[in-house]
Parts: sequence; C-alpha cells; structure tokens
Amino acid sequence: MSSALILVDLQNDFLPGGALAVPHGNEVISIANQLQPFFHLVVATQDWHPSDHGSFASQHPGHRIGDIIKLGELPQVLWPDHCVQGSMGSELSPLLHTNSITQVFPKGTERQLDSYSGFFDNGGEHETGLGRYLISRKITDVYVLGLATDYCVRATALDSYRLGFRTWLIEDACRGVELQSGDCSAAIAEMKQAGVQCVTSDRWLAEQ
Ligand code: VGL
Ligand code: ZN
Repeated sequence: MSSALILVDLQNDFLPGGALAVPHGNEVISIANQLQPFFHLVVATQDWHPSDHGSFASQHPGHRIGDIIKLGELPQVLWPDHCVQGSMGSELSPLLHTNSITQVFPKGTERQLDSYSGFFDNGGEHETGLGRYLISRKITDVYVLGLATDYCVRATALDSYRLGFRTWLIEDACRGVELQSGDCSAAIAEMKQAGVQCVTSDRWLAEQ
C-alpha cells in the first residue's frame, strides 16, 4: 500500500477575497498542512487559464456568470475570470505548506476546453500526466481534498477511482461553490455511489 494526497486547487482565487471565492475555502488549508506528513506522496493541482479562457463569462458578451453555454462540444458553466496564468490569484495559498509537494499539475490551459479534473480535461481526452505520475510511483491509494467539492474535487476523485486507485474523499477538507443549493451534497452522494470512500481528517489521523 502506498498513498498519495492530492491537494486540489488551493489557490488564492478560490479563497476568500479571490475572484472565484469558495465560501470558507480557507478552512481547509490547515487540514491540508496537518495531513501532508503522513503521505508517501503529495501532489497539487493548479487551475491555470489563459487570460481569454472560454470558461470566463467575460469572453461571452450577453452571458452572465453561472450561465451554461456550449464550449466546443461540451456544456460549460461560465465563471468570473480566475486563475489566470502567472497572476497572484493563480498562486497556491501562501499559507499552504508546499515543501512536500513533489509535483504541481496545471489544468485548464486550453482556451476552448475546461478541465475540472486533475487527471483529464472535461472532454476526457487529454491527460495532465497525474495518472501516469501516480502509477510510476506505485501509488495504490489516493486521498483527495481541496476546492471545490462540486467541481474540481468531484471530477478529480471520480477520475482517480476510474483509473483504479482506491480513492478517499477527506470530507471535512473540502468546500464547494454551491451555485445551486444542494450541489455539494449531490456531488458527495455521486462520488460515494461511484465507489469513492469518505473519511474525516480526524478519523483518518486517529488511525495513523
Ligand atoms: C473550479 C470552477 C472553475 C474548481 C475551477 O477548482 O473547482 N471551479 N474552475
Ligand atoms: Zn477554472
């Protein structure tokens, strides 16, 4: 057994004061810091968009944040401009301990294609390299935490499970956007249904 922790999108823009602030997103950082030393491998994902990314409402005159459009062939929720490559907002939180992170996987770099999962784009075609990275390091068990429960955490955990990793969601170390109320609990139910197991950081730490 060899376990990896995936820190999903712990970036300034998803934290309070950021462009796409996830309510209470800051509360997960200290849990992420506390857990990292217990894993064989720690990696992070980083939403990393060009400034004219197609998921930005600003690129679609007449549309508003939260609208759903078609981007390429795929339905796409429109977001405020966020995590623009090289911006302060795209940086990992300065409060996050980064010494143990061996690799950061950028995603959402293609203008016309979004990528919620840390493994694949939303069309499921292009890999970020995270899957192969975990396999090459003989990882069997993947733990997922971060932002946002109903988007990137959900997609990352589902792909992890599909790729064959035993996959856990650290439930108290995630927060969601909740565009519609109930989105987070629906996402958690969907992950569980798919085979992702849920654990709290306290319970998991007590077993180490
Ligand atoms: C995310 C919306 C847009 C996320 C990223 O990290 O969950 N959500 N881009
Ligand atoms: Zn994004």
